[in-house]
Amino acid sequence: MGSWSETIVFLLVAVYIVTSSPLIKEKEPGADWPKRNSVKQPWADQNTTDKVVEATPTEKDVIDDILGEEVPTELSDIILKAADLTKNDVEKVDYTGAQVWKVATNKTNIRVIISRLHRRNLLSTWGGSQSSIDVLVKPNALQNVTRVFKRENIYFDVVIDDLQQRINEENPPLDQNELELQDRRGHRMTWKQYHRLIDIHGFMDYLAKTYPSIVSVKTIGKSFEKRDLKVLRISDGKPTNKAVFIDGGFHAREWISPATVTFFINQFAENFDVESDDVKNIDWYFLPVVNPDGYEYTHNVDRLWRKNRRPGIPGRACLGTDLNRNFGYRWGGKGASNNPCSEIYRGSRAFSEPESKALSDFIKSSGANFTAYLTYHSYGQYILYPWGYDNAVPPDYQDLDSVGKNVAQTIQQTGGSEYSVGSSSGLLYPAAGGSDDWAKSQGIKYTYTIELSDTGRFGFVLPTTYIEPVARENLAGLRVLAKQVHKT
Ligand code: 0X9
Ligand code: ZN
Repeated sequence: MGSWSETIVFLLVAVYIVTSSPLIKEKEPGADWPKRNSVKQPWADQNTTDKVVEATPTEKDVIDDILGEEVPTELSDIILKAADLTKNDVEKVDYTGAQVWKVATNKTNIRVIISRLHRRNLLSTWGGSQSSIDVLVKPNALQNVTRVFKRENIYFDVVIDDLQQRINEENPPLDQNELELQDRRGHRMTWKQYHRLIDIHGFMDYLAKTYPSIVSVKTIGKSFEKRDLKVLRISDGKPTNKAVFIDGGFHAREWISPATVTFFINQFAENFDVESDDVKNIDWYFLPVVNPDGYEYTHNVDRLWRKNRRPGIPGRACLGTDLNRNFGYRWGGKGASNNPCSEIYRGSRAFSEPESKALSDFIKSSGANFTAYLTYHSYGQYILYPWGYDNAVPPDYQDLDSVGKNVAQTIQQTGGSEYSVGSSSGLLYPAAGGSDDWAKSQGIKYTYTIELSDTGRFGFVLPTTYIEPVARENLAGLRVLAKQVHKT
């Protein structure tokens, strides 16, 4: 072989090795613990091969369409430049100068205008209520979106004026005391920081090893990028026990969710002997990170990623399926998109994704007597019951409503946060393919989606000081649910 072809073969092999190695080397928990504090700080150097590519509008009439009239070429050029967010580099997504606005939706056409701006990639939607919607406005689009809103007399408040700054401040390193404690504990999980997947999984394995008579861990499947989907069970093994399934981390960027679910796990596992009978008479199943690939991606590359990381159509730039649109009850209905570039992409068919498939297969086949299914999301402070697919409620919705209201009341009495209770479609918006609807369709009576804090001040980027208060008040709410399950 000539030296050129040898060099090319060598380069191809080297590129293959580099690009096929996982972003994070995960070790078997318990064996050789990696150096402490694996929480990657937002400002840490990134080394990743992922690309961030967004669709780019190219036509002047796109802008005319948004503004509903012919606009001068000069202005449309500015807007097109703002929308040209294509990034071929491998850096962490930078939100410097991006803002989050709370937009009043008191007029009928506002949601239409927002969705047009969204389609043109000038903003994206975060959360909202019946009276307002939170939008992320990209820095180069600020002027033009302001112009559109002013022209249309749309009222808005700037809630976050530099999103990257909030991201940088969200998850600071642990102090020296905490680091020392971490070293002594046998696991690295705390509720003072948002932890990487390896810490969460290490914590689960630690509990199984430490309390083998009540705690066990099972890998129920693998994510698309081959990360474990780990379920932790807490049970005293009584055959009469009812069962409750709790998950978190469906949506990658909703970091408060895995933090809260692991807080519950810690409380029940570490204090099982002194727990209430309600808690002890239930078999608890926890899957704290349904979407581990997305979760790691939010730590490594894009803090605001929502979906999983499975490629859509081969060769196309957009990837990721919204796992909460991929479940098989009324799949593909309202509020779910067939466009792989959409944040609410439903996937190619029901249960097309390994994560949703593994979760549903486990619930169907575990043999546990599931009486409640709780799925923790953020944000907005809502306790939502089915149906989500459309404006309808199940026959026993009054039971769901009254238990939900008791949970909300206890949360408020414990920590002060106000949660609104109602059906998903009625209180938020219709969205088909959610795990809650599917769980209800399987006959699990007390099925809820709980949207944790806050109501929009920080949104997804909730500072770590909120973890303990949010988790604590929700633990009190969970106890109310446990009492109900026990009675049922
Ligand atoms: O849209 C969702 O998937 C959930 N909200 S979030 O902001 N966390 O994304 C709400 C899901 C409610 N349930 C159904 N629509 N089935
Ligand atoms: Zn969510």
